[in-house]
Amino acid sequence: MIVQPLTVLDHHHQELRNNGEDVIQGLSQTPKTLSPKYFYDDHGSQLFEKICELPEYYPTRIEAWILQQYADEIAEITRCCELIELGSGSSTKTQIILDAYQKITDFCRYLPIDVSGKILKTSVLELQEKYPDFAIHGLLGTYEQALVHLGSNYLQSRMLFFLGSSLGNFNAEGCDSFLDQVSRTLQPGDYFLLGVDLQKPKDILEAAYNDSQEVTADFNLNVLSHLNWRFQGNFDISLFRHQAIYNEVDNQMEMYLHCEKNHYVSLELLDLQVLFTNGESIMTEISRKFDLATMEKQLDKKGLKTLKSWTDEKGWFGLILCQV
Ligand code: AVI
Repeated sequence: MIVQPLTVLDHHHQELRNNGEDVIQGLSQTPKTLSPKYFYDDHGSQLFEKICELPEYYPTRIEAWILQQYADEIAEITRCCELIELGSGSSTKTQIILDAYQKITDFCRYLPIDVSGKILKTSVLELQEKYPDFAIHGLLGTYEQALVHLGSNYLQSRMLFFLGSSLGNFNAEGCDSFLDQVSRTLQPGDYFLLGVDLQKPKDILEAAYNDSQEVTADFNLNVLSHLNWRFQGNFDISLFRHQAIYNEVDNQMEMYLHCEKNHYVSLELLDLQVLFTNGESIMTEISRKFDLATMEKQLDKKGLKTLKSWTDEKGWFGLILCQV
């Protein structure tokens, strides 16, 4: 029997076609903004994998270290049969979790969810080969689509995990409604494992998002290339410059593309012409940095009770295991 590696969630492609609306809105307002989802076309997803290996970008390494220390304990506590990962990317860290479950069970289902089809398919095929006794199947779609899908396809007890501090890319309101949706989707007794980047000195944070090899700069600028191919645009990438700064009032990294010349850009498929002026910028991402105890309280308010949380020696990154 041939097992398909992926399910394309309903309306995924349609959503991507329609979502130009948010580009029109973001580029028509002052200051201009773009959704961070435009980082992740196939090239952007590859660049993000490179970011994860940069010496300055500590979150991936530290979270992997915490998982290495505690994945066995997590598997022992939860003993779940269905593991679901939101925003799985290449699923590299996930293997630490799958290895831990392999020690305690013969069968497990793993569902990685991502918006980037190429990286999702490659990682599912690799994992199917590596874990032949596990059922591994990718879901191609956004977090929202995936949570709706999961809500109506309940098979067995679940652990949903959301690693890499991707929660930090939502603003406070988006974070709140995302956690509401998670809590509504899970059933009583299910688990939620969350990785969050914690507050730390500005110089460490700014170095992590302005790396010396300029991979993060390429990642940020790739948003414009993505808009060019998706919406028949004519952004000239050489007229923009990457910058990431830490906003100490809101405890968040902010990524910008600064425009260095007055010019017009058109996005044909959106029927949009935008004036960019020298010195103005587009905000492409926020990456919020959390306080562990405050986050636990916020989760608790959503009905996600912390069973245990772990951190590294410096307290730079936190991993929280909650139960509904
Ligand atoms: C995916 N996300 C959690 C990353 C972050 O750190 O906010 C995206 C990123 N942006 C720049 N570097 C990495």
